[in-house]
Amino acid sequence: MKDLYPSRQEANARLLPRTDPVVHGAWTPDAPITQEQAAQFDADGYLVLDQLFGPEALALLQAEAHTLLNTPGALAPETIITEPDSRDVRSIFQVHDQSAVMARLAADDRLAEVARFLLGDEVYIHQSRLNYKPGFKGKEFYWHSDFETWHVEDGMPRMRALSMSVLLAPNTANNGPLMLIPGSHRVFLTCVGETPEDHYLSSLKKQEYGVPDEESLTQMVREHGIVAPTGEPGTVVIFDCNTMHGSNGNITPLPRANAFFVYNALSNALVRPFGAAKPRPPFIAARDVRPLLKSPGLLQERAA
Ligand code: 6CS
Ligand code: FE
Repeated sequence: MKDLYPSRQEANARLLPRTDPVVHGAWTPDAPITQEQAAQFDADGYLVLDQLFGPEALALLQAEAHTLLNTPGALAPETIITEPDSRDVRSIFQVHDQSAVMARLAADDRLAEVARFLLGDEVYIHQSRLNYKPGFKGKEFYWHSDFETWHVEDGMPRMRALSMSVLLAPNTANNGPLMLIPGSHRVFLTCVGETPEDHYLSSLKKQEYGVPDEESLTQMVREHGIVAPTGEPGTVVIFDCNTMHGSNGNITPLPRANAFFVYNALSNALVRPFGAAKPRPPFIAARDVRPLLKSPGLLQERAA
């Protein structure tokens, strides 16, 4: 398969054109978001759905995030990632396969229908994780394009995927909120350097390869600025697979917990990695591609 987005192959970074649409679906009045929201996502590469989930669903999610964090013995050990210099949990991966509540959240129409519309296809979960960013010790996530990693290390062919971050705690200006460069999704910034063997063992703690160069980042920020969507728990931040993003550390006492789901179009299922010797393990990059089935909303689980 032709590599439309070659990265980590040259000594200098390059800006390549994005050859994929951003919004793959054609908007109609039945779409799950407004035409203005679809246009904003297309132009900026992100969209904020304010307090999509109410207090009852939120209580369920926050309780589940607490349970998962406090019963590590019930989780697959490789899915628990600690902070680089402490035993504090940084992330728990593959939560949609390890928690019925998180599986329901991922399939909830308020998220999955938006993903189906924006990606113009049936979808499946490429990756999910709970990021805890604990108070005082939550370290930064350096700038990166998720797609650059998913293309080079996982074999994701095209830009037809997106992330949804469900805020489980107040994301304020102070506790290390997600920062995005609006409009950066429209170009593919190649990275220099190669991909170390089993890179994920270090990159999920602190990513040092597949990170953009400072000169290109400076130019991007000069052109587009930086936004840091804040919000109350229950708010959802949706961002395109290629939107440049990162987050600062959290030295406040306030944890910044989010649940992340990466929706990939069924037609964009992973192939052989474009720049790594072997694929990353399934807990980070799903390969058993099963379309996400419509399922009753998060709360209906309690009724069941
Ligand atoms: O490598 C990955 O797939 C993960 N790393 C980051 C920093 N964002 C995307 C994804 O969760
Ligand atoms: Fe990321």
